[in-house]
Amino acid sequence: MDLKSRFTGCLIGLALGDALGAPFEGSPSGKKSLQYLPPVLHYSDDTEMSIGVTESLIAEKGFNPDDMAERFYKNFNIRRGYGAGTISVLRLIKKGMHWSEANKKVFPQGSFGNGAAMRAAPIGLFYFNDSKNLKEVTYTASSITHDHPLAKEGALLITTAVSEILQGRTKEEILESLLHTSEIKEYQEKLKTVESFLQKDITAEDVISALGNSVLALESVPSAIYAFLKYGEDYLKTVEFCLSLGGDTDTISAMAGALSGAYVGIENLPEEFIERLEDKDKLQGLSLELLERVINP
Ligand code: R7I
Ligand code: MG
Repeated sequence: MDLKSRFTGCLIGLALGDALGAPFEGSPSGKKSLQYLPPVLHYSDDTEMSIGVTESLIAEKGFNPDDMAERFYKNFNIRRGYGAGTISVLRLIKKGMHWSEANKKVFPQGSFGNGAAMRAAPIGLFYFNDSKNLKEVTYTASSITHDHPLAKEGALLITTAVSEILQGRTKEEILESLLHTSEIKEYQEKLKTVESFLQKDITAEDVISALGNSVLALESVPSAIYAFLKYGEDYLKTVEFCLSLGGDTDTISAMAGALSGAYVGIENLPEEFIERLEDKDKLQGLSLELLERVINP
């Protein structure tokens, strides 16, 4: 599969997962119907911040945390449903405080919400062939708003998965690589649970109680990874499973949707929903510009 298809599939897959999940955020577990969604599918903070990440990598021809931080607050639209901590951190940065200080003002050890992991996929795209920079850039880009090791590690699992997918790895190889990525015990244990779940018949309830469905990175990234590894070759099935978890549906399906989208490519995403996705042309354009920067640095 060509890189164009994977880059576009990843970013559109993220935004569509976010937009399909947003109406069900905070819902209880159980199957959701996609029949009665509004004509235009609006995305939330997950996609707005991923746009900031992508625009910054393009404009700066690589990673510049100060530029990325500035884009985060310039793009910021309160109606997109940002986490409370992130809203405060972005306001402090806008007022002139450096991000490396602002990121510890709300939670003294930095936030361990999933707000860094939800926007990390474009970093995985940009550095897919550059494992030396992938980790460091993922950590620092996360730190801008989420300085806690659990938030940064969640983001690293997403960028690692994206880079593995872009290199054409199988799902088995991707899981193997993820099992070796994290040095944090809590993530290692959850990924081992993911591995064992893939061998059995597992319900949404099992996933919720063992892996989680909350706004915390540790309680959402492993669930998104499970959804991708279980259903990833079918984008809509992946997203529908994430929605069935309830809780932080938009972010879990944004993360799993980015992975599935990169895995199957844009041609295999559901056209009837993409047509209704807000800013689909802008997102497609950004993914192609990002690829251009990777090919012609
Ligand atoms: O992580 P964040 O940007 O939120 C992302 C989620 C996604 O679902 C978005 O779509 C949006 O809906 O929200 O926002 P943060 O405020 O940094 O973290 C989310 C929440 O996690 C916080 O509001 C806290 O409730 C909790 N949290 C913490 N609680 C105690 N101590 C995060 N870090 C801490 C902490 O250090
Ligand atoms: Mg959201």
